[in-house]
Amino acid sequence: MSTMTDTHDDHDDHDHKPTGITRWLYTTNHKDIGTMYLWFSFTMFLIGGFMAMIIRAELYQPGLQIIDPNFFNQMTTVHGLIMVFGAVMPAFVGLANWLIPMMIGAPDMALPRMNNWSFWILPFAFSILLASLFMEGGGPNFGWTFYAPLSTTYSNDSTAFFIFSVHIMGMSSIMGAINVIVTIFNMRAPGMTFMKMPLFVWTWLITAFLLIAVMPVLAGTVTMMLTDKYFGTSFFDAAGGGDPVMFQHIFWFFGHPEVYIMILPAFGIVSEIIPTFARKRLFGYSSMVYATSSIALLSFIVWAHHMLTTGMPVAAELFFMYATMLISVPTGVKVFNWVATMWKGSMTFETPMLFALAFVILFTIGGFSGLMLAITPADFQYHDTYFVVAHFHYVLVTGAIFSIMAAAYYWLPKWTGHMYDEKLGKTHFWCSLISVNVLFFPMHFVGLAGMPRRIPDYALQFADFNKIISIGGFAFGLSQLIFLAVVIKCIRGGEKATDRVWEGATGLEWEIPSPAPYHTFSTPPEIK
Ligand code: CU1
Repeated sequence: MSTMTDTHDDHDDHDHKPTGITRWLYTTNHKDIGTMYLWFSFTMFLIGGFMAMIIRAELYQPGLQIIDPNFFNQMTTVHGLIMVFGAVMPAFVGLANWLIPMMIGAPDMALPRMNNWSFWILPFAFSILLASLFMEGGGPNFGWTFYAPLSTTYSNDSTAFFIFSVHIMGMSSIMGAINVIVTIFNMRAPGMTFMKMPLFVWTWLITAFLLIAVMPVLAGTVTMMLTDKYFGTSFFDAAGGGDPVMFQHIFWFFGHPEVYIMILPAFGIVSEIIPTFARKRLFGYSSMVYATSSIALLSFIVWAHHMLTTGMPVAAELFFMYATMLISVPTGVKVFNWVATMWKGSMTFETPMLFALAFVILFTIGGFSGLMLAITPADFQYHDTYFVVAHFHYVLVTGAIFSIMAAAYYWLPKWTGHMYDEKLGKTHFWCSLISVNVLFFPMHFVGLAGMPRRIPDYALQFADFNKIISIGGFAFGLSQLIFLAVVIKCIRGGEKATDRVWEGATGLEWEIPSPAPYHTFSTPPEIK
């Protein structure tokens, strides 16, 4: 197996080499599939971002002006679904595909044909979801959390399509997770013991177990919703003996670990980048592994912090409050380790490092507002306000998305063979950094003052802040076009990337050459 990577380079012409679209349709190569995941993710990021612009345009001033409330609800719902399942998760799966085999010295993912499937069912899932917006009555309008009975009794006819598309996304994620686990367990190069694996591989291994644990719960939730709406059951209908609050318990048993699915790989990325640009080894490697595992385990016992206002027994409220606060301990360990890694390092500040540093600072802000939300009595004030929106956008945009940007800049030279335009990259970073804070920071203030989330209109006293927020939103959206320009420019050419792009970078992925992949379902020639 180990000879496969070195024999297949650009000049190796052999039969069955598909070109054009069939190359991408049939490919079983982890790099091709990783590339497709990343482009898919970026496309979804732009579509979901466009929906955010519609939301911010409507909220630019009080009163209803450009869209009606039903369409506004569809925009908030589909924006959330697209960003979670279409942008953030596929980006991490794309990075996993590209990097995990190289980082552990494997020739490819363990199950390459399944890998092809996990990608290629995704465009169908999202076509169905987006097409549902054009159905009579419109697409899903019940929020990305699709609480019953809103999503069952009061939802429109496109709900069946929403459920079908969630099922397909779930299948894709489960197949991707199985592939990651099997690859890491079975295909590590000799000498690559578990405690020698790069942190990105570790965080993805733990993420994959989270995915396998909770995606079936999501599938169960939407299936119960399906039978409630179309087949006469009453799981979530009090009139038939069911319980709408049970919906929230089941949903958040999936939903909270899902939050960590979207952040653990980010921790891994940042743990690769900071040591490189500090020119020091990662401080506290094993504590990073244990902290990540602790966060993953704790994520299963905190779900009801999303439901502190549903009237649970006080003992349960206290349990979920304290369990949630406990997560800040391993998270604090990680932040400490990143800072300790930089301590007395000889640091430089290229674009990947800038995004990684912004991640550490801004993700921590999201962590602190999470801590505030966890405090049960205080949550009665914050619940369902813009404070919550501010919190999770700090965690997901300046957290997850910033880490993805950092990763893209860091590994673009590896992927394309060219250096990206550093000046343009820095411009992208500073525009994003400033606008993202103008966009999300004032949301804390309007939230604390009581502005509700998911409403197309608001009281007059929130007008000034909302105008500022919208301006920040448009600026952040436009800034991402700079990133698109950087990537296209880098693919098309530019300064050739050297063997060791980043002085100070360690890790097997820099040692292994990046030959053009062998292709498709045909047997590689030397195994014939
Ligand atoms: Cu949560």
